[in-house]
Amino acid sequence: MVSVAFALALAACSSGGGDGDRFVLTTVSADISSNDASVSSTTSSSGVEDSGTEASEVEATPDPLVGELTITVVAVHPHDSDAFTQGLEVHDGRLLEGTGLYGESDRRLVEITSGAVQGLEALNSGLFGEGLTVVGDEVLQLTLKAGVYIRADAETLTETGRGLYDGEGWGLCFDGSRLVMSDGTPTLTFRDPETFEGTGTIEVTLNGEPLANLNELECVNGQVLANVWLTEFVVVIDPASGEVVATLDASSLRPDDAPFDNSRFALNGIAHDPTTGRFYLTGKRWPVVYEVELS
Ligand SMILES: [Ca+2]
Repeated sequence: MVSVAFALALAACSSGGGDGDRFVLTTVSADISSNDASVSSTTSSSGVEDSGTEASEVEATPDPLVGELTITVVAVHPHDSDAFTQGLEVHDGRLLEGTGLYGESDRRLVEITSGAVQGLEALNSGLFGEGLTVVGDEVLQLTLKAGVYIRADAETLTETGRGLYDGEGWGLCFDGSRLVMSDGTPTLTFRDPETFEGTGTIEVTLNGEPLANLNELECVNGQVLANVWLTEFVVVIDPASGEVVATLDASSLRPDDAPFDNSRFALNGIAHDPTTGRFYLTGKRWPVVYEVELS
């Protein structure tokens, strides 16, 4: 066990001078088990296409998320409480989920309303699954320490190839043209989805200070949402500047037996459905997935 003084209590307070919100971060102590200290992510190809099929109906671009966000729970769906969620994304009306831990990692397609697992491919026991996302008809899935990413068919989940990268893999999302990847540091790396080569990086800051432990990601309408590992907060990042422009306190969603400050039950998993604008939020081994609206 490793004792880590970390985590956050993020509060947004208005800086009255008209120059926007300032987010205040305080530390809280948390005990974590280092071996499953992983986290990760996924994402959805949000922001890419309009759902409408009629040319006459043009969807307005959603407003960016800013400030202190409010959650409205629309529905609560079952979730496999054995799933050590590392990545979550909406894919063709289902949830694509990646799970972690050695010997327990997989990628799966889940019916949203029932939580039924409708397809599953396990990783070999030497790989600790992390974030995943869909690009076209392919899933890309990270691993924590092996430096290996897996390509798989998005319908069958069957592996179609592998590649290598440097460093750890935590979260992954696709913004419609590039991959965004987290690695446990404050740095997000942009990658070419075809080659997986890095095309740039940005340091994420909260009030001008680097913000580490960025975990599962979701690319949404030009912004990047990130779970912050071992906290009950999701941050919204401007990927051009790296600045946190909004925060979401998800503490109201925490199951009684799933403390945020425990790596085994950490809040982790953000999926956006561009057809409804809603989000799905869950955590590692949580018994439920929340369908929510953010404002
Ligand atoms: Ca995601």
